[in-house]
Amino acid sequence: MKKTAALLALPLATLALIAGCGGDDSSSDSSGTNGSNEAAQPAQQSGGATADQAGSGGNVLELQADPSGALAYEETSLTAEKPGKVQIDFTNDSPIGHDVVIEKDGQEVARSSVITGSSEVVSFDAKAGDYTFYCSVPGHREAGMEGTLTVK
Ligand SMILES: [Cu+2]
Repeated sequence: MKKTAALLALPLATLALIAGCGGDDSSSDSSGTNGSNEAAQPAQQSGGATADQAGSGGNVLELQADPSGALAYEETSLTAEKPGKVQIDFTNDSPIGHDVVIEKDGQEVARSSVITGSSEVVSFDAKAGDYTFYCSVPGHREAGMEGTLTVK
């Protein structure tokens, strides 16, 4: 009886394999449908990742000039959490005009206007590494209006 069962099982297994192979054709149709569904979901996820990059997540930095009028920034060290778009919200509430210029390896990559009693947003596409920022109003950088921006 066991032999008979084994003999029966083999053809059944073969049938199952054949059915499985035959099933591949029809299941490839359905998996194609599934595949397009799966493709749509990552597209939505990457859309969310793009929103994160544009949004927040440690790449929006605050930089303020000394509000009392000293030739100084309140921050001399800024850190962005990742490469990509870096946004600097630069504020100068003092009566002395200041700007902020961002350089990498001596090359200017971004610059604000010279502003007084207002704020301005400066953004640029950053790579990992160290950037320098400073005020380009004559004498201000020499007086100490400079700092380092690190992009992780
Ligand atoms: Cu200045």
